[in-house]
Amino acid sequence: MSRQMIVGNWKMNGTCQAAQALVAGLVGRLPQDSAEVVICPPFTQLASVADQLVGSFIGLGAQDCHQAASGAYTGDISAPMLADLGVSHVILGHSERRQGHAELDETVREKAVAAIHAGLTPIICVGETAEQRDANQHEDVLGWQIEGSLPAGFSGVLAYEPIWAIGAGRAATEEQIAQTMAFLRAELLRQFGEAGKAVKILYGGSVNAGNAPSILSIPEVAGALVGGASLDADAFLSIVGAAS
Ligand code: G2H
Repeated sequence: MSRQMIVGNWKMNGTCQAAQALVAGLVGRLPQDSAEVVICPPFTQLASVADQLVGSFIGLGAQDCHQAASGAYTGDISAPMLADLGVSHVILGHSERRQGHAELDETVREKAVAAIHAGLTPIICVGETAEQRDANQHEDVLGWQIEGSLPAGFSGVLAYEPIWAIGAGRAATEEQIAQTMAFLRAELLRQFGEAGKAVKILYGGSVNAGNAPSILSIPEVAGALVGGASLDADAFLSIVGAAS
């Protein structure tokens, strides 16, 4: 099995100075054989963090990109602009963007195509609401999100983030994660055939240093997308240390 992947999603937090301090607490403390690590600061911190990461084992990701390469899109950032800064990954379709910016599956898919075209690896997020899980609709919802959000032949990273577990301080149970991971893999194979085998599936939603060892040992979990706990260097390094 390939190395697990730990992605830090810093969301809308920090200044450039705070980012420098956080990265300083990570760089040099990762063993060469650690899990694959990617940190995703806000756009404003990407350039300075990119400079700081030169020569380290830590990859750099962004939290979104526009679907067009350039043009009259005030306030947006394109995938080629991210690649130009040394960014290698981009989170797409996070529920905070689907809900807060009315992003549809189709938009997420267009963004993924643009990211791949620019040489970036998309990390596409899917996840159900509490109401959908309670109504036992989560598999339908996840299947539709995969069908609508992932481009044909997708071989990037899929992050399963149940919306009800995000920032909640309580992750999904191991049983829920294991069952949903198995469903997602089966759905990828059903929709994409052999290509579906190449997709890494991460879990995200209240991952912390305490629950990371059990979550990361669940079969099919190829890593974690970490929000709040990625803002603390020691907590994030503990999560990385729990990965194989
Ligand atoms: C889910 C996750 C990172 P947190 O959004 O994407 O955040 O770990 O704070 O729940």
